Order: sequence, then C-alpha cells, then structure tokens
Amino acid sequence: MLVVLDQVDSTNTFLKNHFDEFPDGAVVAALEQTAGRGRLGRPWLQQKNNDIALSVVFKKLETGFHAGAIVGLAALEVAREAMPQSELFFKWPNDLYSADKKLAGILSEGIWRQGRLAGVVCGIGINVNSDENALCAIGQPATSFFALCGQKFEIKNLLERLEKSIARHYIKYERERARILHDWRRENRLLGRMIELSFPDGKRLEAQFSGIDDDGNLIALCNGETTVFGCGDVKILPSPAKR
Ligand code: BT5
Repeated sequence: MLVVLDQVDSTNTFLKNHFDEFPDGAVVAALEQTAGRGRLGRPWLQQKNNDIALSVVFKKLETGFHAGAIVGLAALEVAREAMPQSELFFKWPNDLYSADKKLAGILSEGIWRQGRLAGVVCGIGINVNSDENALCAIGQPATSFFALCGQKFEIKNLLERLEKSIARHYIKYERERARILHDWRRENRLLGRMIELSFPDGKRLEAQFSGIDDDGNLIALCNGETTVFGCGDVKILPSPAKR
C-alpha cells in the first residue's frame, strides 16, 4: 500500500499518530514536509516535489534496527538501478552515502505499547532532483541523484519502485532474516577506515571501524581496545595518505 500526500509536517509523525489505521508494511510518502526530522530533533530538508520523503509501518519486527536495514537495502537497490555508475554505501548507523556526501538518511522510531515493541515507523529522506543550490543550503556535505548523474527523475515513479522494493525486502526478512542483516552489514563499507565518533553529550573520539555486531551496534578499535557503540554520529576521516 502506497499513499502519497501533497504536504504533511513529517511522514514519521503522521504514521506514528495513525499507526493503528495502517496495515503492516504500508508506505506513506509526502511531496513536501513542513517539519521533516532527523535524529535528536535535527531538521531534515527536502525540496518540494523534487525529493523523496516516505515512512513505512512495520508491525512484525524483532527489533527496531532491522527496519533501517530493510528500508536502507531497498533504497540502495533503487538508487543503484537509477545510477548504476555511482558508488554508494551505508554509513552507520542510518545514512546512504556517495564518497563523502550524504544522499539519504533514515529515522526509525519504536511504537511502544504496555512496555513492548508494537511496531516501528521507519522514515527515509532521499535527495533526488535537488540541485547544487538546494544541497548547499543543507550546510553539510550532501548529494542527490541529479548531482551524481546529471539526470532528473520522476518522483512518483521512484516512489512506486521503492515501495515494491521495500515490500520485497520485508518478505525476504521474514523468510531469511540472517541474509538481510548480512547484506546490510556488507554494504557498510568502512572496514579499516578511521572515523570520528561524536555523541549527544558533545564527546568525540577517533577510532578505526571494525564492523557491526548482530544487534546493529558499531564495533571500533579505540586506543588499542575493541569497543562497541550503540549510538553516535560517524564522520569518515581521510585515509592516512590524504591526512
Ligand atoms: C537522518 O537524521 O539522517 C534521518 C533523516 C530522516 C528523514 C526522513 S524524511 C521522511 C521521514 N519523515 C521525517 O520527518 N523524517 C524521515 P540525522 O542522522 O540526524 O541527520 C540529520 C542531519 O542531516 C541534519 O542535521 C543536517 O545536517 C543533515 N541534513 C538535513 N537535510 C538533509 C538532506 N536533505 N540531505 C543530506 N543531509 C541533510
């Protein structure tokens, strides 16, 4: 099920407020968001009619981070079909990147009822037709399909492809959970790279990316010790030769 709204505050907020009215796997997209959100209340910018913003209701997930894996892999598939020549990868915990620029971000929010996880609303914003002016206004290194391949795309067509891909990946998740998580981890292509981790309390540290564990946590080597992180922002540092 795909519903496309002309305008909404945030597709995640909308689906959280209407969680019970939508079936498992339903997708709600908006051509314009007036209050798109990232993690920790950060703003998410979307150029009206030009970019993708959608959210998915999941009611049968074992844990919240699996939603990001399903939606992320679907977005990666659609982006690769549209731009086969672009090198795309996931940057933990929730971004789709090309080189050092963010193409898409994911926000997963749990719906809790009587102390148990009743579902997850997982939203993704993807920059599609945003031009350099719109990307510069974001204030962080960002890219779009248009910036990467010089071609504009029909948003409704991409939304339909994405909805189908999400449904396929959700079915695959139910049948072969380990496979989906393996694919998601494989696409996190930062093995061995130096990263800077920053945390909500302002703390920062440099570490070497070593992998992702079964619970979706980041494993990194910091000061010679292997450490596991459940949250934080990752900045990719230049390779040693370039530093
Ligand atoms: C995210 O948060 O990347 C999650 C973004 C999720 C957006 C979708 S759109 C549909 C659904 N409805 C919503 O309201 N949200 C979801 P985070 O990792 O916290 O990154 C946020 C940061 O990314 C901001 O502080 C900006 O620096 C940057 N940013 C904002 N808009 C951007 C854009 N269009 N492209 C690249 N970076 C952006």
